[in-house]
Amino acid sequence: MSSCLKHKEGIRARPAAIGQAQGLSSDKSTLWRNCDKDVSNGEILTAAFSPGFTDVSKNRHQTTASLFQFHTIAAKTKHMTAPFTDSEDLPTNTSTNTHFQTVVDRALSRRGLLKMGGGAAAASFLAGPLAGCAQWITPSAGLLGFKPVAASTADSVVVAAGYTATPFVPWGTPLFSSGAGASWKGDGSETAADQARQVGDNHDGMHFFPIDGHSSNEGLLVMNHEYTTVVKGRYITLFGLPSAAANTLERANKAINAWGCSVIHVRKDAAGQWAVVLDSRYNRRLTGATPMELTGPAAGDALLQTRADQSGRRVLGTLNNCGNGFTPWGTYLSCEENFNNNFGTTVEPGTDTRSAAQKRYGIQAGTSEYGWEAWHERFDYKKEPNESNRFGWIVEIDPFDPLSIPKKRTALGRFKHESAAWNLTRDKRVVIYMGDDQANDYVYKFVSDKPYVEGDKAANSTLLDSGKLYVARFDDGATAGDFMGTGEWLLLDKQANPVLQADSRFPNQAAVLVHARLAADRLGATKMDRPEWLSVHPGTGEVYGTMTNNAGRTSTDDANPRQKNIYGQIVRWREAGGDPAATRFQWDVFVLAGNPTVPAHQGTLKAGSANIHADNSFNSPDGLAFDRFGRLWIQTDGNYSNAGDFAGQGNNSMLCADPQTREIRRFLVGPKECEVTGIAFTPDHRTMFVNIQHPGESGQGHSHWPEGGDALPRSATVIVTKNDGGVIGSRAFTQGAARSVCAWASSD
Ligand SMILES: [Ca+2]
Ligand SMILES: [Ca+2]
Ligand SMILES: [Ca+2]
Ligand SMILES: [Ca+2]
Repeated sequence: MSSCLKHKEGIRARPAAIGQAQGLSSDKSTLWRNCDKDVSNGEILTAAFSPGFTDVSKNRHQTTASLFQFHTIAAKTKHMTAPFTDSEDLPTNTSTNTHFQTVVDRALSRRGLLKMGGGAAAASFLAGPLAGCAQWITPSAGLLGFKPVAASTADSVVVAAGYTATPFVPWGTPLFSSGAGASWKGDGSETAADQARQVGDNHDGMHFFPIDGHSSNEGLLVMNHEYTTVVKGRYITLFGLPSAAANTLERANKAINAWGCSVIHVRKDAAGQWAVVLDSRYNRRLTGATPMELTGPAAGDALLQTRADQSGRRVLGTLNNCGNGFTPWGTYLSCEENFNNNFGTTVEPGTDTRSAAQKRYGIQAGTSEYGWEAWHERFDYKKEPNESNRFGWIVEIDPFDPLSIPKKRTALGRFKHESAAWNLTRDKRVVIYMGDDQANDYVYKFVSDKPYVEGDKAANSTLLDSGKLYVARFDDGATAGDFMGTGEWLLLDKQANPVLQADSRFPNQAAVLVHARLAADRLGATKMDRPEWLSVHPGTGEVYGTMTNNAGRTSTDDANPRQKNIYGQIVRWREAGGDPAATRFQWDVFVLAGNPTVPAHQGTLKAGSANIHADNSFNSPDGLAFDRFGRLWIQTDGNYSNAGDFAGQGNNSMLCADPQTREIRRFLVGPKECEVTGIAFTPDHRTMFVNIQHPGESGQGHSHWPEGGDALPRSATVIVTKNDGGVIGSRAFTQGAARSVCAWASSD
């Protein structure tokens, strides 16, 4: 126990770094370093998993019409490359690697699943590196201090009893009191110039940066605006009603200006209500046309040069900003996801000239749904074949410098970035975990060459420009069918990896980074069920990741154990020796989402793991974030039909899990046809910001949230507060605040 006193010292010594609301990772290396003195690496590796997981019994064969149902019942219109599917659902990975088993169905049993939900198994995973150290918050008390809410199909936000959810900064909210965009007209008639000065559309990833590094009353709320909803080529709300195509330059430009990110200065007023600080020098829109810089090993390479930018270093705009991350030095990381949807061609549409790489990245032949290529040649992949190479990156934004030029960090690789979760190694190098959200794509991590130096803004500003990029292979481990195994991080380096050195498709490291998916294919990475958000446990350093669904999966492995996976799962892993820079890891499945109320699913994996029951069942986990107390917040972006395989699951929602007990409770439900995504906290965790994306996305008038009546539906943030003023999710007013991470040290 003595080493745990050092925990305490480490925590006490923790400076109030900027942007720490969501994590305490500047402490993590201290926690690990001290804990590791008590437990050898070998003990960590062998103690990590429960033997109960290995029990496998009778085979099971599922016959299901679920794929058909997914495509017909789900009113999924996002991106609309085909009716009722996400473009991310359509695999572009034609490599032959890494479906470990091509059996019809895996020998997985409901009995095994029941054990998977057991507290002993869970505790053994979580407790490994902490053995002999301070205890995590006691399991008997539990982390979840709220009463679960029922599923809902209402056109409103429903939140747990004792909480209030207040809509905030919806699409079109003015950021300035005069000039273009100073008012919201309510009918979508704003111009492109107006939109460039108003909050963008389809809110997604988000972070709260305290204005002075610690305030919970004032800060910069930075968020992504992933896209504008289009159904059959018509923007359903952007130009008001009726829906319309971007069939003028002005309309295309308005759409471009509704994408990107917002930096919004927010402050509590005298009455304690959050409000936008109009005209603040920090207020800023970054759009699909804002000048940005490509940095890192691929910057300047021929693959990134265009007619308009022969330097290969200057690009206009950021697009498809989906999940997010942030850094300990106070910057925001925005993740460019489905950029392929923005590229089309009006040239000889009958002749398909797409390269193998363009196909692998999902660029579709012919015109795009958004139609920008008709007005801006750079979005025409035949006229400007390299422009799409300048999207699909992680963009680093300094919200505190309104004049700063956002940086696209090529060292982190190009794919459909969904999120970016950081940790620090013992020697303070920065690790960024990332998902590539497409059916059968991969999980990646970046490890910087240089260490983070607290307070050295200049040094930290280039940390993400040099380092090692890895892609994950999830092996079944000693036993197949037990939802756990081992894994390896495969190095995506032209010089250091002989496989890539010998592959002439990659003449240099720039090619490896620009075409990271192809390089990862070559190395035999594991095809996952659409990796979305990842989050690092603030105490253990274990990484949890949502695999949202994969209705087209035909073969299975332990990490992706279901064919036609319509529900999704959360997978977690622990790096060998507790070192985030390790090249080996152990993993298990934390939860298999499912629906146990469907009679045909009972006794099968489609019922979900044992911690799924009638009152908390959900599908398609997507947004994911730990709060600083170790609660795992889960947001869904899935099928909201509330029928068939999805009966009883209602609208998309946000749930909360206790990582140790594995208990999951529903906390909040969104309005009709929305996705719940994006999560941020003030440092005191007494304000939670959550984003509601695309209410009424079918365009059939099913939602008028948040205003109600006949209003246009608008994506918006909701501010969640506890009516007694306490910590969000906590059991009592004082619990969370008093215990804080000091719970780590308080037991000794
Ligand atoms: Ca996604
Ligand atoms: Ca296994
Ligand atoms: Ca997402
Ligand atoms: Ca999603």
